[in-house]
Amino acid sequence: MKIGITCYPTYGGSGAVATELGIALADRGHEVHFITYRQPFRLPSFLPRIFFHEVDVGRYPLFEFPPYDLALAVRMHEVVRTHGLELLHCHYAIPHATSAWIAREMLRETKEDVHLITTLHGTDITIVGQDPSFFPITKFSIEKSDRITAVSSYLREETCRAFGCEGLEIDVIHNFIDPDVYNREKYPPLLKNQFGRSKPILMHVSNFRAVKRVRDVIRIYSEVNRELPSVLVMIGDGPDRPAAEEEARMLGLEESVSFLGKLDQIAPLLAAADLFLLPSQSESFGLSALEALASGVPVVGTNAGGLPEVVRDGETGILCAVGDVPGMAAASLEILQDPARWAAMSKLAAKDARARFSRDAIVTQYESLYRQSLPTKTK
Ligand code: GMT
Repeated sequence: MKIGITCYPTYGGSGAVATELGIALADRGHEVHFITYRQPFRLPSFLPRIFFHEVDVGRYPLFEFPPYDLALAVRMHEVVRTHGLELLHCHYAIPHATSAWIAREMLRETKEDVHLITTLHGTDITIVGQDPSFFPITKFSIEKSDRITAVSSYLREETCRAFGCEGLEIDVIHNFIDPDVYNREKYPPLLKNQFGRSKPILMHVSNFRAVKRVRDVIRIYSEVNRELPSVLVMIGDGPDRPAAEEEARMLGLEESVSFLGKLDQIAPLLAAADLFLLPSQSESFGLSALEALASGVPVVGTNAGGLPEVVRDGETGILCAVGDVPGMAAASLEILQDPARWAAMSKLAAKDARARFSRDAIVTQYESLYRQSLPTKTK
């Protein structure tokens, strides 16, 4: 198949999933064209059968807000025609699914066509899409897609609840990991040597947006560290990083909390971690939690959204209510202070992640969705 993929190229789960999917599809012999404004952060510079088409928005002085969605539609239209793409797979509804719909309308003017697949990832449904400025266009764009997928059952239900979308079929296709990459046994203990030595390493990875509650990460760690001397490694960057750094300073934790910034390859770092913290306000799936589990790292987090579909509460981690910092601190200590419990959780986490979310099985689900979509499209 010839497939176009549009995603946000920035540090985040939807871009990571879209890029890993494209790489896996190309590995299976498909031709994959990424169409976005920058090379996706997880895309290496060259891979066979993978092409990257940059969207140039232009910079006319009249535009305070350059119309990226229109430039994207034009680029999609052009790439579909030039390379004979059969489908466009948009990750994150806004504005990608809308741009894809415009591109398809333009193609229809010349009796051409393309199939539209939209994967809903999270805040495109739970936050941004429900903002009155975007609600009608989000609903419209979802309804105009030929096939829709959601990354968790929670997100499918939330989409139906918030947008109605009666009669629409939404397939749940979970996020996935490459079990060969997220493998604890595979990496030298570089991080342990630098930070942990004999102390446990707690870790958090995110884009540091408000929804991640990064201050809670620091507060949970502070309570843990008081009873069990340990270190906290914070990976990623975003608007709330200064708040997290300030919290660490206020609590006198500058020495034991390290902010490493955005890093592409986190598997070697996860392999040295003892516990992963994800106290999110909302999380449609929690790809970072899955990557931790696959690396044998138990997760302590919230029971928000789709996280309970990923973390088996009490077995591969412990989930508490949003904002329950004392609860999450107690849960962390419960796991870290009982070596036998930690070992059992770590082992089950890696096993369960492989059994339910391995790359090959999930990519096959996308491939068969594409195949089902192609011959029957009539919209
Ligand atoms: O929705 C976001 O805040 C960003 C989005 C992204 O692009 O990183 O994350 C969402 O998609 C991920 C991949 O499917 C999910 O694992 C995350 O849970 C989801 N984030 C939220 O729901 C907050």
